[in-house]
Amino acid sequence: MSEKIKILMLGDSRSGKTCFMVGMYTAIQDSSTFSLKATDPDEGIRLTLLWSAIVDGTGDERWPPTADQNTIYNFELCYAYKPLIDFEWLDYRGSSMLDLSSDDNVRELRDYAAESNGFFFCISGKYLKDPVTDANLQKIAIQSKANLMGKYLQYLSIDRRPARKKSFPIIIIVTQYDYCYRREKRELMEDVKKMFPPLFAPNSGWLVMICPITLGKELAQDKDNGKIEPKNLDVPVAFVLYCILAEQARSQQQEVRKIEDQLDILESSNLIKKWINRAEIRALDRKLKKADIQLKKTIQMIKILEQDLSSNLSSTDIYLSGKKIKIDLN
Ligand SMILES: Nc1nc2c(ncn2[C@@H]2O[C@H](COP(=O)(O)OP(=O)(O)OP(=O)(O)O)[C@@H](O)[C@H]2O)c(=O)[nH]1
Ligand SMILES: [Mg+2]
Repeated sequence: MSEKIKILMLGDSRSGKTCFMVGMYTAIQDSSTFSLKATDPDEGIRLTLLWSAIVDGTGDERWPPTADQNTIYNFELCYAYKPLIDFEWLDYRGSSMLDLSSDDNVRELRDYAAESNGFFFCISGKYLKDPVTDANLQKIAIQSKANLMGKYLQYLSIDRRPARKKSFPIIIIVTQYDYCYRREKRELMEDVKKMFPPLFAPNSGWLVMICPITLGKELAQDKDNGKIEPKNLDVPVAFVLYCILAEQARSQQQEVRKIEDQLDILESSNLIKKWINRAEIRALDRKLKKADIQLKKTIQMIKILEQDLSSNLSSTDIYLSGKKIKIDLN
């Protein structure tokens, strides 16, 4: 893969970002064909230890410490233990979203936002226990920092922004969804939409998935001893990688077509011209083969991700420019 995929995860302090990432690392590991590998083995061990503490621990010992700095994690998504896609992920120190813009942390975050291929916005379910109304919307948007997160999209570099036939994936992750078990899912999804109106504006081009996740349904009642039964932890990463690869496949397909057209023109000329251009024809032939191999590889990765996603999309909603859509997985 030519360029490393970058994912930026934003969310208030204590919204569950680190727990989600640690859980996802093991959740994907546990599924039958996929696994995640931390590029740095020590990092992998640290994540596994953090997860063991969450599963086996009790009380305060159980949970990872709050972040005192931004951390970039490097992962490889593997299929049958073979590396497929490299990606990195910025776990952002939630509390620094309110830092002054001159702060180094904020500058780092903006630079990362500019180069990102997908955003995760984490909103804790504890803010969505009750319906969002005109009267409480502002308060909830401020408390959950939803009002600040969307702003980072304006730093996205121009070539990454959505355009005609090009989308940019954003996953709004409702973390700690166990707080909302009593709520009707449809109503909850509508409430989440109210918190990010620009992402659902017509013709905006944003591709948005709303995905509820939890580490366990007992945790809302009992954080210290509640059972760990993770739900949906692998969906956000599978979806964002699927979208990025689908985009790559589209541009690789265009490249293949472009080379084919150039070859067609040269090969349909008369014999003398063909002879004169023989070196160029050979070079284009080689370029076409290379582009074709790359496209086939991308399509193969997409198919693998489809298998993982197809059984999990039912608990999520996906919107393009504010319209609910179904992703065609076949
Ligand atoms: N009810 C419930 N609580 C959770 C869940 N996941 C995490 N928590 C709790 O939320 C706390 C904060 O989670 P973290 O993952 O550390 O939060 P964070 O967003 O990384 O916070 P910062 O590092 O401060 O930005 C944990 O210590 C747990 O007590 C969940 O699925 N349900
Ligand atoms: Mg954290």
